[in-house]
Amino acid sequence: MSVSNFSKVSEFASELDVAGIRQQFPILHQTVKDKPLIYFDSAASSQKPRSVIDAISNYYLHDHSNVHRGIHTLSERATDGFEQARESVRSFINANSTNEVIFVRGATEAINLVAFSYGESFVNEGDSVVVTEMEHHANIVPWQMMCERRKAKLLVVPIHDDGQLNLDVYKQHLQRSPKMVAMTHVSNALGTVNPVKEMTILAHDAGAVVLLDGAQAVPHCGVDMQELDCDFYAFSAHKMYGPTGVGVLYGKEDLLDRMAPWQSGGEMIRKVTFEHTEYNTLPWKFEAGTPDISGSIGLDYAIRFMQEIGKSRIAEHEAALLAYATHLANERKWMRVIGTAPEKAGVLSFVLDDIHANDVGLMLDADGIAIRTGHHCAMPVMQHFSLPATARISFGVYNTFNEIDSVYTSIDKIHKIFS
Ligand code: C6P
Repeated sequence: MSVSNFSKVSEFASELDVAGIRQQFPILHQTVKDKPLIYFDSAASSQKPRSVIDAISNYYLHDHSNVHRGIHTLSERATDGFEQARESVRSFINANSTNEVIFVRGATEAINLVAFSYGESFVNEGDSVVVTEMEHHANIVPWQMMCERRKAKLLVVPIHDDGQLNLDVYKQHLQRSPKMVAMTHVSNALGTVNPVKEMTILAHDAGAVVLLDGAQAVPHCGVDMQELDCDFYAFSAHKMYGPTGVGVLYGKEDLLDRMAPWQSGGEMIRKVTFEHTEYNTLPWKFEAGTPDISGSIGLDYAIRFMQEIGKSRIAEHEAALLAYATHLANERKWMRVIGTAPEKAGVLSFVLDDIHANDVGLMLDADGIAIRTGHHCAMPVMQHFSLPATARISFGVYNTFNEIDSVYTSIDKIHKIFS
């Protein structure tokens, strides 16, 4: 959604029953430092609706046992809940089959799984892997380590100063026929929404496999694996109203089938002798050990929460919040927005003249306002802008326009004190 559509989207967003949505989030109804809590840190981790909290607690109150192991009733219930969650994810992201939905600890683990397993199986000396300058460390370091192990080369697509990718350099890198392109769908530090569908087509034409880091996309916009046609897609439940400790790796079945397991133990095997082990079929081949059963069930309920509101209505509401917050930032000459791409989602990063971002964060906390400050685990982005840190406001479906007014009242106060 482009920022210039501000008045149009804000009219639409007013139709969303944000007050009703907020009622579903018990944590939001508290004071911090004697002020009503304003939570603008959903990109780090979103808050959880009552339905998710209840689903996890009901599971432990009534249904808990281990999955795929017992023939008793509780084990069957736990297995049903866990596999139902997988089907929920499949339908939410429009994957072809539940075999393509691997439960992992989060986006970080999903990317590590691919970097290790795909890397060991398919990347050789002299090959290259493309990442971008705007990646979260979780989508840099696993590839760096894999390139070191496999003696491959890491190629980086730089960003322009508005936070868009330099697609000319991207195309040049593709001429080297890289084995893998790993890039973020939405930047956590800049908010840029990358043209990943078009970039995936180009990568495939060049013979590369594509991994998209969807950690900051799934909470804000609907994602469709058939439409994106990427080979792998990674995301975390805790940024999309679900619990911590669980996430998803989507992978195309034929690729996952050809990849070696990366962790081993129970659950990922079919038959073990001391001479030889036969691996389990997908998706369990990549799920060694007891999984996060309650977390997966919590994710199922987070998906139901998002579906009840509607993915497009969530996106429209957040686009309106972002447009409004950007409009107010642009009115302040002493405030600089970092990341001004035309297509953005979820976050507004900024710096104030002569004030360290951490001071901004501390002073906002004194007003009960939670934002994140620092490098946002995206140090190359900070290096690009020669900044030690930015302050970042990030949005969830429960945020309001009044909260944005309050944050700017506080920001104005901070500016006054420091100037
Ligand atoms: N970004 C932020 O405040 P995990 O920690 O595995 O759930 O997600 C890692 C991750 C991967 N990719 C992107 C684009 C991300 O934004 C994140 C997490 C948080 O921006 C915490 S550093």
